Amino acid sequence: MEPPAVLSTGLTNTLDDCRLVQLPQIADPRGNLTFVEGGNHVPFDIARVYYLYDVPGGAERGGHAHKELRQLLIAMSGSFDVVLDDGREKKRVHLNRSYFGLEIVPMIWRELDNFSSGSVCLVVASHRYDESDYYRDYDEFLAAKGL
Ligand code: T46
Repeated sequence: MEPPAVLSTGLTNTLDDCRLVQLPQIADPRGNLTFVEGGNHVPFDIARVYYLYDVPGGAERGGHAHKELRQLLIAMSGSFDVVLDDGREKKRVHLNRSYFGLEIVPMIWRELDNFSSGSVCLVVASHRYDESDYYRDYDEFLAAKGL
């Protein structure tokens, strides 16, 4: 009999599992075009797209982790920073190009800050919105990771 499949819970995900993805650029004198395909540029089917805009100076977003959700964050306009935290290490990533996305895997705490004026953060996500997928308490997040 086959052994039971090991479910990937993401509990052991680290910063090394998050990556910068260079997206295609179709250069054109009329303006450039970039696209994101589910299962190609991101390793999931795209279930949701949302965007952050009109972010006031000094504002911070995020401050949580997701249990299952995978996302790609793109600075569609302007720039911002994403601080990734796997419970052991932190890394600050500056996003300022509309043809680069930051893929964030489950069970990584993220905070967004340093938004430039007029910036827009586009997010493509693997699941629809579900509040029960969030860890919004940092200590609960650490405990879930066994840290
Ligand atoms: C992340 C950053 C970049 C919805 O109703 N539907 C949605 O799809 C989303 C994303 C949010 N909401 C509601 C839930 C809350 O009442 O909007 C409110 C703010 O949501 P949240 O705390 O998730 O917003 P951010 O900007 O702090 O975080 C979001 C993502 O959750 C997060 O994974 O990486 O954007």
